[in-house]
Amino acid sequence: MTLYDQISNVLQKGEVQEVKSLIKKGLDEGAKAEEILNNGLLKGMNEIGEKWKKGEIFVPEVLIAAQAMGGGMEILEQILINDNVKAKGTVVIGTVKGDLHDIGKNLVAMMMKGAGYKVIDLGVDVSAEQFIEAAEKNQASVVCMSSLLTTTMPYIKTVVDAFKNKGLRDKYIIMAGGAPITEEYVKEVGGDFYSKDAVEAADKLAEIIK
Ligand code: B1M
Repeated sequence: MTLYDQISNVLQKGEVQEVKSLIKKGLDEGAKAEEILNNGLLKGMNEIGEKWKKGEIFVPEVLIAAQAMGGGMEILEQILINDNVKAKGTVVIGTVKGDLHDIGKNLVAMMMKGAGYKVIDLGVDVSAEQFIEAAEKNQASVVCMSSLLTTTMPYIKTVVDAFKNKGLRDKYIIMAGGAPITEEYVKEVGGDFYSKDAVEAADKLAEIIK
């Protein structure tokens, strides 16, 4: 088994320390950070996504794998920046104003990171102004909103309208999701894409920004 396969395997088991020590071993042996990222960490997260789609694993397994991914990235991130390896694109994500649910949003953020995108996570209770400011400041191309409450889902429209009012709507792809949200709703309020879960959100992103 190659070192990359070993990294992919321990990532899927959520073994953070093992992921870190295998990455260090790889770097010591001369492997490039980008190769470790693509062939080890991202491969592992991709397999996690496939297993989730098939119903072979559930939220806790995805969360521990994503934590291991985060542990690995702590080592690789600065090297990748120094090597000038660019993220595929930048996404700003948050749970909309009035809503404090963040488990699903965190999963979406993790899967998007796992797919190679830079993700700016604004947390929960995020206002339209905060979405706009972060999107502009970070030169993002995608804005993702999560809403879990029927009382906060109309805020997705508030955010879309705020982008429109600032003349910025066409600059960004707007995605949304969360338990009460539907494809029809996202279209109705002027967004671009809906995803039912974190894997679909990352897959959709990969289709939009290659
Ligand atoms: Co809340 N809560 N909650 N809650 N809570 C729900 C959502 C609820 C359905 C429970 C119920 O009554 N059956 C209900 C909403 C009812 C409604 O609006 N129709 C509800 C309520 C009412 C409330 C309070 C109002 C309760 C109260 O205080 N009276 C309150 C509101 C607080 C607030 O936000 N202002 C409240 C509070 C809380 C806790 C703080 C206790 C806790 C949140 C902890 C946290 O997130 N850190 C909590 C929880 C845990 C839940 C349930 C049980 C679980 C939500 C969850 O994490 N699911 C939930 C009931 C349920 O859903 N079964 C419930 C797991 C998660 C992985 O799934 O979030 O759906 P989900 O995310 C998925 C997809 O939706 C999608 O991908 C994710 C991963 O696959 N997705 C996106 C999500 N965001 C996306 C964004 C995208 C794409 C896909 O962008 C592109």
